[in-house]
Amino acid sequence: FDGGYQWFYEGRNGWWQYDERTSKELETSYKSGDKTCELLIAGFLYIVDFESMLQLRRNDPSRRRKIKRDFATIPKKGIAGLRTE
Ligand code: V3L
Repeated sequence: FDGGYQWFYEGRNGWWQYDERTSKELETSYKSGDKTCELLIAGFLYIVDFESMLQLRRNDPSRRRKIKRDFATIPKKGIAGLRTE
């Protein structure tokens, strides 16, 4: 992405980077000024709310995670559940 930004979701004690495909969807949606973006992740539909910066499972919104758009270089647990450090 321009400026070296990436998208992250909350893990237990750190941040996971979204996979490449989902990151691109988020970035496109965010840049076009959408309030929300719907994602299909491992067979589940999730809603990302750019106002609250939360990811919620569509059929169970109690399953929520913080998200952030931050520098690609921040410390992270890995990408989409695959550990890198
Ligand atoms: N991308 C990939 N997998 C996801 C995502 C996403 N955006 N959102 C949820 N899941 P929930 P630690 C995460 C997975 O929110 O040890 C991590 O990727 C989620 O995976 O209740 O807590 C790790 O694989 C979880 O397995 O709908 O940091 C794993 O948690 C499942 O969907 C453990 O990470 C249910 O999440």
